[in-house]
Amino acid sequence: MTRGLNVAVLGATGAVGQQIMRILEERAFPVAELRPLASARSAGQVVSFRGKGLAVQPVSDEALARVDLAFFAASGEASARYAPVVAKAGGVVIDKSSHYRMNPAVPLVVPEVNGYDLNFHKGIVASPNCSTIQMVMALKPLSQLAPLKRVVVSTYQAVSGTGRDAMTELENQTAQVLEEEKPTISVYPYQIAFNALPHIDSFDVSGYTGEELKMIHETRKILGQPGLAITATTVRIPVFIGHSESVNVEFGAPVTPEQARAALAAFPGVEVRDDPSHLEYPLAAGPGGAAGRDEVLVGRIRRDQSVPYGLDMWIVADNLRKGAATNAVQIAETLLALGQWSEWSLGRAEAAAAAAADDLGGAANAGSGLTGDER
Ligand code: 2RA
Repeated sequence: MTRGLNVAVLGATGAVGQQIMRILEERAFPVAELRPLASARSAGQVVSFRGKGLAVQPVSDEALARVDLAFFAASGEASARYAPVVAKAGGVVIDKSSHYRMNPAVPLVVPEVNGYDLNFHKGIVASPNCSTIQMVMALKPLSQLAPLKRVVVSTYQAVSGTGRDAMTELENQTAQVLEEEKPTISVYPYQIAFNALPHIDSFDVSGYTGEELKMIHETRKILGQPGLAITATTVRIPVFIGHSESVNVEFGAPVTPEQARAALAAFPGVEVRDDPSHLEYPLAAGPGGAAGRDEVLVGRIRRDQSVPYGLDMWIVADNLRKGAATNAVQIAETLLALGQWSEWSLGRAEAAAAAAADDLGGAANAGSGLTGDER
């Protein structure tokens, strides 16, 4: 039994890094020491964890020494450079960048969907793209009803997926447009306020964007269906938090909307919001909206009348929580439950000494009248 891990968060000043720290707190993840790391540019800033201010250190090999678990929420280049440092020293990296996602030696995991893939990691685990995570959360239970034949997805993605600067840009542009001023454009190629940009990540020679290709390839890997027919169009819209997706699924056998609702409702982490007669359907913002929640919301489930066996649906999730930080922390929780740190982290010399002392203390306290809560 481990008492607490030395945890690093790389990208600690970013939107996802900050959210990871909040979720570690919320879920009472056993952190012994938290080390916030960032690029030299952001180093020196102070972040809060469990009520204390912690100075962000510049990332380096030394800063990652003796880390049991590292969450990487920075660039792909940073992951390529530093993830092997942690893995070689016996720690585990949970990587939010896209760098390792399609590496066959690296599991790409949404715990509810393919947590079993964590049995085969070699010190680096990738967490998928936010728009992929929420879609596979719905596709998995549906795939257990009938084989998936083809998936067509169109996304409506929030600006927080780009980061803090994009959120500020949307805020500023909205005010500027309302004041009839010329909007200042810096993060996106065009004005995002009051607009929809069919462009997320860079364009590939195929005409798809990087975001669309991520959705296609990551979905196939996570579901273990390399031949799945799937296409995607990804669009940025002026919403702060919460990605929405229109998903059309064609099956190899009949699936009724009722069967789909029951399977989705029974799947951990999914909530069905589907009662159009009472105007109930998933939303990103507002009371009951996905923003600030961990559940993936699914609704507008209906038969696609253009094919023999098809369904249409609307899927919404908080892109910073289940789409990023929550999924990463759930991966860590699953590794912990699988016994990842039970032996070797306590095998470190100083931890072994502390454990021995703790064990003695535990035995001595056995009849001390402490309540269960205090223990
Ligand atoms: C986005 N999917 O929303 C990206 C973030 N990883 O831009």
